[in-house]
Amino acid sequence: MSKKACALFILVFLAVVLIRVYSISGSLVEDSACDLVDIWTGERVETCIGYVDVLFAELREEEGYLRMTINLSESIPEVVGERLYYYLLFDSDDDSENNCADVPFAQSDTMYVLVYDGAWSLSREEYYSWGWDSSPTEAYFRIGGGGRVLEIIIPLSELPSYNFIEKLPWRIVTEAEYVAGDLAPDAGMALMYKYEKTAEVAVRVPVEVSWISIDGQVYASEGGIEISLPLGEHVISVPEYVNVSEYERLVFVEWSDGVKDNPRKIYIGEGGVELECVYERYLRVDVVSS
Ligand SMILES: [Ca+2]
Ligand SMILES: [Ca+2]
Repeated sequence: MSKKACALFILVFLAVVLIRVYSISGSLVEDSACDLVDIWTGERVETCIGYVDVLFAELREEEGYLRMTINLSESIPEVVGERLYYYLLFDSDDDSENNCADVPFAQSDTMYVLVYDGAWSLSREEYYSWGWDSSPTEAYFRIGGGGRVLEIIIPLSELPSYNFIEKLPWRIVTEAEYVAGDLAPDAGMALMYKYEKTAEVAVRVPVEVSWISIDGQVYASEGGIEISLPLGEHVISVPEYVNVSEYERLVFVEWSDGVKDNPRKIYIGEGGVELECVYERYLRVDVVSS
């Protein structure tokens, strides 16, 4: 493969990877280490049991599934004396009317419970006016990362209101029975927005510059481009130089905000971004000696 073909292949590959990453929604909660509580009273406990101490939890939508990943501060031992509970709570219809009102399951109407009681099991419960009741589930779980990472994978078909809501409230509650547990987030519910927020991005370049690359995807340019991108960090690049003619060359100098890197990183917030690319024009001077 020629160098050019190889570079093009890498650009297309990166574009596909990035489009895939950005087209899927997700929600992340970081939680302090050793912040355990009595989950039934909310009172702080001094005991630190690493295998119920959540450090990081992420809910992510994948094709037809929700994937919950929970990182604990210590591995779950092979044999544990007490029963362990890892609850994933949802307000599945984003409607508070039908939610449980009691701590620690307040603000939820559906839960998946991973229990260790000598063996592991996963069950699903729904909240009714008379209380929690179990219902069948096709969800499954994995314990990886040497016992520090729990994954719960839930078919979206088990959340019938999912297609009609804009955001899904969720929370993790853990407990080593009668000893201590953790809440993530510490208060209230985390929100997973189903649609990524985007903002307008305008990049201006001299008309002679024919392309602009964003996150590896190459866009044809006629004086610039305007596109809509997901909020967050992106990488933009433009040609280092453009030969306008045999005698004239444009050479990249900097971006309008003073950044001289090319490629450069840029953070896109809700207000969007406008950027101009500054090039310098060089003329070839032929010195003819007589
Ligand atoms: Ca924690
Ligand atoms: Ca609800």
